[in-house]
Amino acid sequence: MTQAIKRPFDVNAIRDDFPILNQQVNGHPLVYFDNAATSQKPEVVIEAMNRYYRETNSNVHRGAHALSDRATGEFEAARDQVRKFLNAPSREEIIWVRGTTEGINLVAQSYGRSNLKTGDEIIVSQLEHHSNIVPWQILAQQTGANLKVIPINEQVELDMAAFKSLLTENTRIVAVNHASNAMGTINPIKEITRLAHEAGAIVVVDGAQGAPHLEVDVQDLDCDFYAFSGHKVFGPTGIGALYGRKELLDAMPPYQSGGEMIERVSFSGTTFNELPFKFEAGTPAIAESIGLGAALNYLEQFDKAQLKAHEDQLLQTALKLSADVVGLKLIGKAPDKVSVFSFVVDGLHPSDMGTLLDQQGIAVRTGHHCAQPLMEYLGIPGTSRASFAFYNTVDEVEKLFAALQKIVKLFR
Ligand code: 7TS
Repeated sequence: MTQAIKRPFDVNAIRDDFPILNQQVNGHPLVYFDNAATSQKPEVVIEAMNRYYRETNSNVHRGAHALSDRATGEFEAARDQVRKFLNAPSREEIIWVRGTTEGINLVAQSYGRSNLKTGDEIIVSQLEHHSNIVPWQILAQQTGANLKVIPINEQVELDMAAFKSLLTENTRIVAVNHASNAMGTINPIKEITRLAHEAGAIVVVDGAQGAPHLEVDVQDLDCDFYAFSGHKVFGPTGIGALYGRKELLDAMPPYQSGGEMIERVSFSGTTFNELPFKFEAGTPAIAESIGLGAALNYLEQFDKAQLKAHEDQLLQTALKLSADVVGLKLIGKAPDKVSVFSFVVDGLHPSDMGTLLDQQGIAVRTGHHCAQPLMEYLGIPGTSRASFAFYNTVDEVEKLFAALQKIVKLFR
């Protein structure tokens, strides 16, 4: 297959695509390092959504008129973009959801409730976001299944030997993230799916942090479900997608019910629409799906490996400069990470650190990052987290560390 020619990586040209980046915050040029929480949107995404509302707005799949046909076409073309982005075998396997959280809840409540029984086992890891813990806890309570947890090592990587010993003939579901939001650790999903499948379990991947940074190929990963959020891949909020293996989706009951997911309703019984519509009750997030399609189309111009190499350079710069900050401790030392720099500084609470950095125009996230079991395990209340995107620059990372040096001196 011939590769399309990719846009050369030029961080300054890329920054011009993101209008929000060009502003002052608290008297300083904005340095946006909260990309793991939500990333910024290129003009083409904003414009695609505006154009939809200006020119096309109409409900999908139902109107016998031109606008509705056009809206349906754009909406379904966005689904094709997602299929391509994940390299899923077919478009029927792409379900629109509000985001990663809803995708995981859909699997837990539809697949989980219809397949699990008392004594079955669900495995998650110590490294999960609450969105990949609580839906499984609730499912365990509903079905009588047991929840088991893969421990981590000192570098904050999954303990794969322990994972192997947790797998039993009762394991039904293994749910892990592709990359950790709190620490950046990239997890060995291919190895996890191989071992889980050998044990007869399915694998659900929380792709919230994998999709923005890593090549995602659900066929290569061989996972059974993969969920991600549009707003973390430079698209809008309120939209995301769930990939599911067709034979599993086919056998699963609907998650929610109502318009769109119905084939025929009568009071003697109702039949459901075919995939993927069986899982899409009610009017979907049409403008948002189109916005996400535009974001994935934008990303496609680039060689993802080049974006990752730039982000790695930002992380390496941070690691190097952090060695000179007195009292700074990096949390999470996995060699294989997405561009997340999580740290604590002696004598300074993370929330104070967040405020002090914000005063200098630098946006980071502080706290437990919705990973309280991980923080509890590490014995810390939280961290400060700078998470980089490909539009960030080495100069911005240097600004962060100049600010940190000032703050540390102030408190010494
Ligand atoms: N899983 C992971 C690994 C995440 O990082 C997040 C969001 C979610 C699930 C939930 O995604 P949602 O789009 O459904 O909300 N992570 C973060 C974060 O790190 N800071 O704010 C949100």
